[in-house]
Parts: sequence; structure tokens; C-alpha cells
Amino acid sequence: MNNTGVEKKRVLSLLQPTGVFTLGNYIGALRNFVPYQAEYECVFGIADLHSITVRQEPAALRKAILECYAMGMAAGIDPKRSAFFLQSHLSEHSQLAWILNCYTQFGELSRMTQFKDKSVKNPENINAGLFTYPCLMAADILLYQANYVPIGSDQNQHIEISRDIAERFNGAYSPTFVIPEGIIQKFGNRVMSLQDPTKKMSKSDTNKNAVVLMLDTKDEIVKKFKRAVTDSEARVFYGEGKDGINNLMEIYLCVTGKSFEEIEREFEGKGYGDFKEAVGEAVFAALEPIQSEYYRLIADKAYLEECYREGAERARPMARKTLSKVMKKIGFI
Ligand code: LTN
Repeated sequence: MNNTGVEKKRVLSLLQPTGVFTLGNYIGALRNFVPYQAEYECVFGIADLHSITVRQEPAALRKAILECYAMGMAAGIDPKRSAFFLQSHLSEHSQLAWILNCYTQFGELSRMTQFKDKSVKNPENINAGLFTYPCLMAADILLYQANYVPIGSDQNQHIEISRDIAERFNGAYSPTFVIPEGIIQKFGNRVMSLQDPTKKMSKSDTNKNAVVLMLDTKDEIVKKFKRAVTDSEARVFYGEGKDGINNLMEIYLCVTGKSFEEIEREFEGKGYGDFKEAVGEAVFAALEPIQSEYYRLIADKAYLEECYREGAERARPMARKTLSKVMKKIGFI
């Protein structure tokens, strides 16, 4: 309950410990965590169980999980206000995932585009976990009775299948799960490559100038934006056929809070050079405080441990409650 006596809606998001954080992760997800915490009751986690659908080197995985946790906190997740945990610390996720596997059809899992894409990319390891990934994600969401799940547009199908599974279970027994809704932000949902603005910015891009990392130095960030591919029109406005400029404008809008009109006015009569420089500076200004907080946190393993342990203890009663209901309804003794 908040101070108006109205129960707050619950937002849930899990982060994949991928090892690097791009500007896309920041603009698409992390930058919203502070405002979400102001408005909603929040549940955040690190999706370490999901990460083993591709082979991981143990030491590298351990490092990536901790770094991801520290980055979540650096971006503003407050472990005193939100439950912020490591997914594998709550066995309820795996338990509910198994159950949901049995309420999900082979056909619907085989239509998931992420499964099809990953199978093509990784033909030597098309494992069952990759196939049932959506059931584990549905378990993450449904365990906490989340109302809203912030997502990039590429995750829409995962929310749809989570809703389908929840409705199916509710229909077969009685209302058990809240039906979650995805929230897709208006801007910054798809940050594009700086070298090919028709492609999404990706950490695995072989061209290092295409992707800005959250831990890049000021010098690196400014340089990458200076080299960004644009067009030959030399006029800063949002329009068709201006993918490069549109992408830079959207990034600038997200990090400064200015509107497209304000940006167009600001750079009237100026060239792309000035604009690119301003975008680079503004991006660094947004990232700088997060970077320093990140380096402080990652050096304090004991504090991080205290936070994720406490996070799991905060999450556990919510997860247990849903799982017990589910088990009872199914007929387990
Ligand atoms: N599949 C998501 C990570 C993820 C997630 C979740 C997101 C796992 N479980 C639950 C929201 C809610 C991804 O790849 N980003």
C-alpha cells in the first residue's frame, strides 16, 4: 500500500547476465528502474538460470552475474525498496517452470522466433532448455503476480506466451495468476548500431564503433558518436530515410529529456559534427555517475552478497505463496 491507501501495481524485470552492458541496455531498460520504483512495487532479478541455455564458462558466468547485479544497483535499483535477487537462489522458479512446461504445447514453443533464431545461430547446442526458455520466463513473471513487465519489442512474444499459459492455467483450475502486461516505452526501445542504423545495436557486433558500452570512457564514447554513420543532408531533423540521424536524435531525447522539436531547434543551422559531439557528451553525462557507482559496488563483494541474500529473502514469501497455491490446485499432496 502507498500513502494514498491504494495498492501499488507490481513491476517485474529480470536481466540477462551477458557480460557487457550496451547503451541499448541502458536506454531500453536500466534508465527506467528509478522511475518504476517511484511508482510501483518492484521485483528485479538476474536471470542466471536462463543464461545456461548457451554454454557458459563457470568463472566467466560467476563474474558476469555479479557484474550484472552491481550494474543494476548502480543504475538505481535500491535493494531496500525492491526485491533484487539472483534467480537461481529461489528454487521456486525452477519448480514452477517445470509445472508450466506441462501446460505449454510443443507447437507454441516451436513458433517462438527467439528459439528459431538461436537454433540457427547455435546448431550444435539446440538443447531442451532453449526450447522451454519461455516457460521459465513465464514462471519468473507469474510467481510474483506481476502486473507489468517492461520489455523491448523483441520480447513481446514472450509476454504473449506467458499470458496464454496463465490464462490456460486459470481456466483449467480457478484464478491463480495475474495476467501480466508488457510495457513498451515510446522511445529508446530499439537503439540502433552507430555504423549501420538499420540494425539493432548489439554487443556482439564485430565493428567496435557500432556499439557504445555503458563502461566506455568519455573519450571512447565521444569518438564513437563522431564516427556514427548519418546521411549527406546535413540538417538535424527526424524524418524518413534518415535512420542514422533518427537514431542519434532518439538517443539524445532519451538521455536529455528534450523533445524532437527542441532538438531540431537547438541544432538549426548547425552541422552534424556539432550534433554528434553533443550526443556523445550527453550520453557520457548520463553514464558517468552510474560508472562511478558501479566501480564502487563491484569492489565491495561483501556488500553485494548482503544485498542479493536479502533480495532472495524478500522475494521468497511471494514466490512460495504462488507456488503453494499452484501445487494445491493441481492436486499435489
Ligand atoms: N528473456 C529476457 C530476460 C528475462 C526476463 C524474465 C525479462 C528472463 N526472465 C522475466 C522479464 C521478465 C531477456 O532476454 N532480456
